Amino acid sequence: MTDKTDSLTQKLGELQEEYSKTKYNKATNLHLGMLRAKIAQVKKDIITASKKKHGTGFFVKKTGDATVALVGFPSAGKSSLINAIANTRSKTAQYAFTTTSIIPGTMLYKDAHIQVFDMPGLIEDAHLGKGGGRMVISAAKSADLIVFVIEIGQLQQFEKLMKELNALEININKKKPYIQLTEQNTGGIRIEVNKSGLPEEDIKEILQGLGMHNAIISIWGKASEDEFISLISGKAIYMRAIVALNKIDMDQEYERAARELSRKFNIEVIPISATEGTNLEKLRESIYANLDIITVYLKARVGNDRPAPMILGKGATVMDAAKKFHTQIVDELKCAFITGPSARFSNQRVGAEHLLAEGDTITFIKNK
Ligand SMILES: Nc1nc2c(ncn2[C@@H]2O[C@H](COP(=O)(O)OP(=O)(O)OP(=O)(O)O)[C@@H](O)[C@H]2O)c(=O)[nH]1
Ligand SMILES: [Mg+2]
Repeated sequence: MTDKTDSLTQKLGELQEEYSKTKYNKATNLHLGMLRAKIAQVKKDIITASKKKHGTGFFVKKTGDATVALVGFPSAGKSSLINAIANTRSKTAQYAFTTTSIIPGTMLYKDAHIQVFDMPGLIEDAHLGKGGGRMVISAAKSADLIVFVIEIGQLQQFEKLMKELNALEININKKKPYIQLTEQNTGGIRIEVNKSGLPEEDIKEILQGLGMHNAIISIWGKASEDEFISLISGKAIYMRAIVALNKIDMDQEYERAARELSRKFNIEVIPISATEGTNLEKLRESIYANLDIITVYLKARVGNDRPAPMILGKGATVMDAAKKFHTQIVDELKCAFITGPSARFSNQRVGAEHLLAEGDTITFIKNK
């Protein structure tokens, strides 16, 4: 029996060859659009087939207040980094592929328990399943933040990693374009709003290529052709990421390299040395800041107990804190007293809709 992934990969090659050989003109325009949609579909089929072949992959239980995945090429220093910032020991070595499964650890920052995943190294064509790459990436997808570990002197690795993630429809530090699509029975394709930057003709061709002939569509945001296809098929994923530029002890020019990377890819870059312990506090701070969480403290109305920390999402209100504290309090909550950054003065009395901020201390007041 022939391997399904192999036959699909062959089909992909044929389609891509046909695409590159077809000259663009008015007459071939529609055909090219169809080919693009077909190419996107075969890419998806390859991914589905390799998923079946390799099973569901790593399963790691998520714990704590948020999850961070360390992603990088072999030997970039991911394991050395997790050992330095979290309470775990992951094996490190000079040779590549030292880590072969996902090693979880916990990083305590302020009062937040942040779960960190050390991952096996990724290589080129990881998205097609090479080196177990698809499984690693699918585990990384479940994280709240990706920390790319890039070694100084290997800056080109970053672009390669982005390619691998893009091939799996993962968009990094990008705002998700909002799309409204309503399929109709008749009337053809009508484009009401188009802020995508794609020509209307291309949008129509892609929709037709995906079998949609009657629809009303509005797109409120920039999108490339591939991104548009993956959004329409509901597969696009949007993730936040930062870069830990590692091994800066080996290169005095690291600041220039960090600036270059940051500017070129519009991403926050923190130069570190995992083994020397340089800048690790800065990295921890940046991880916390990029997780969109806040720490608040709950203080009982009476007694002198130390206020208990609680982790919430940015934008959380007094009511959100009450819900997380105890479902019972929700019906009984009358107001709260707040001291801290969101309060205008100490013990300010606020309602359930009051927006909380990092470092607030809250005392719930119940209806008697
Ligand atoms: N000089 C220097 N060496 C480092 C640094 N961080 C890691 N290394 C070395 O780089 C090698 C690889 O480190 P690991 O932490 O095992 O790399 P990894 O990314 O986990 O590698 P895989 O598990 O194979 O993907 C080891 O010899 C480390 O001692 C650093 O900041 N400076
Ligand atoms: Mg490792």
